[in-house]
Amino acid sequence: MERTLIRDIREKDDTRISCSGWVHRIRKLGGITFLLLRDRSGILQTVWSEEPGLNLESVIQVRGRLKPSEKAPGGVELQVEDYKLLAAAAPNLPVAVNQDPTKLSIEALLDYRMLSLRNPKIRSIFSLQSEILRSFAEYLRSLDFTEIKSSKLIGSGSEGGTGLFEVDYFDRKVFLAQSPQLYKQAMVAAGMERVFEIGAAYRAEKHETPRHLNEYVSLDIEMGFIESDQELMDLEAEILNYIFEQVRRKNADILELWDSSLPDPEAMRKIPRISYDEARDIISTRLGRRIFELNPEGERELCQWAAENAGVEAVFVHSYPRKKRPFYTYPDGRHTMSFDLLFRGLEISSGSRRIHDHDLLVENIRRFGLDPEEMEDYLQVFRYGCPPHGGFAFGLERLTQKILGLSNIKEASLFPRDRKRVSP
Ligand code: AMO
Repeated sequence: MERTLIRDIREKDDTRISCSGWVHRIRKLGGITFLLLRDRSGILQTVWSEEPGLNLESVIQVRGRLKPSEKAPGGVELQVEDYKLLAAAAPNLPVAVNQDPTKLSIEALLDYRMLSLRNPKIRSIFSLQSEILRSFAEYLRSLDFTEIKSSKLIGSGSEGGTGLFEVDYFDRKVFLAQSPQLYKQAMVAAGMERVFEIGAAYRAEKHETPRHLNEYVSLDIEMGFIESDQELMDLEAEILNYIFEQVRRKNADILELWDSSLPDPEAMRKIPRISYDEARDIISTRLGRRIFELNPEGERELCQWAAENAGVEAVFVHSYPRKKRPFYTYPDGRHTMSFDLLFRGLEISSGSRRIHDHDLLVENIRRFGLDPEEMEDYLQVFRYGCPPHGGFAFGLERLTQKILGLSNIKEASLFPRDRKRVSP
């Protein structure tokens, strides 16, 4: 008999079906056993006249007849006629799979990741993440962007010389890529003009915060023939609008499960754009003391300001000072054509117009204390004609974290890497 997915059960009465999945919960009432069966699509109540003696999380196939039931999820239950044990689970799960995961500590969630990921609420984070990835790529393809995959092993830093993980590469040292920055620029100059990449990025940063990972997924965009970073902010707002629209449409159940909501349709078009200096003034006024850096407290304050003044919990901060941005950023006097997007109190993306003039780039590389000779391959991109261009990158986990209101970014990473954790 063919397998029926739980979400595809249409009939309520007397139809014989077969379902397969995991033993989610068992409850005994009088002589009857109620067993909740979980598959990728949902949960079905199954009713057993004889106790099957199964451990939670065992994998089974059951056959039986559907009966309407007011108390069962979906208003239907399966009266089991026979079953097959496909894989027995050991008793005594180290973490409960069938309970509210918000009651578990982040350590328990991560130490027993192979089991905590079975929890439907936790798994739903990654279903929603999958939708972010799909809609991001879909939207960019519709605008004639080409998807690229660049190497994650690099000879010199893509964001400057710090925060690099060293790797033994035969008889020499190389590094894990901090971003695909230099390669995405190279592909614009190679004539693709518009590229995007979804890939892992590595940061050997020692801090342990709810917003940092040592390995994250970067959603990168780069495009040629732009004149200012304003065009990039326009594109970024449209991308987010599309992602939010798709997530709202496809993952309404997940948003409800996490008690979260997305900004109104079109809200991304109303995001205020303020300069770095204006941002510092606004934060200083609101906090009643002069601030000199945009720290996490300031970022939260700024999003609050945007919510009150523009009705959207997001703000673009542009015109960062030169020393605060990487060597490839296009200068604009003492400032740069660069920007960050803060959303719900957190920087979720960063971008800029890039320097496309060879000599200016060499000068800026030196200004940052880096050696142009070590970047000879990269400099070829500009020596032989590169159009004006720019781009930006989102952190996938940060975006997921802010959509669902997760308190720690690690919850938005399948197998997070931090200073202490490289397993599972
Ligand atoms: P930046 O270094 O600001 O810019 O990174 C871009 C975005 O990536 C995410 N991110 C992180 N997420 C989790 N943990 C981290 N340690 C981490 N570091 C960065 C953030 C951040 O906004 N090449 C430029 C982008 C560009 O200009 O195109 C870059 O990498 O969401």
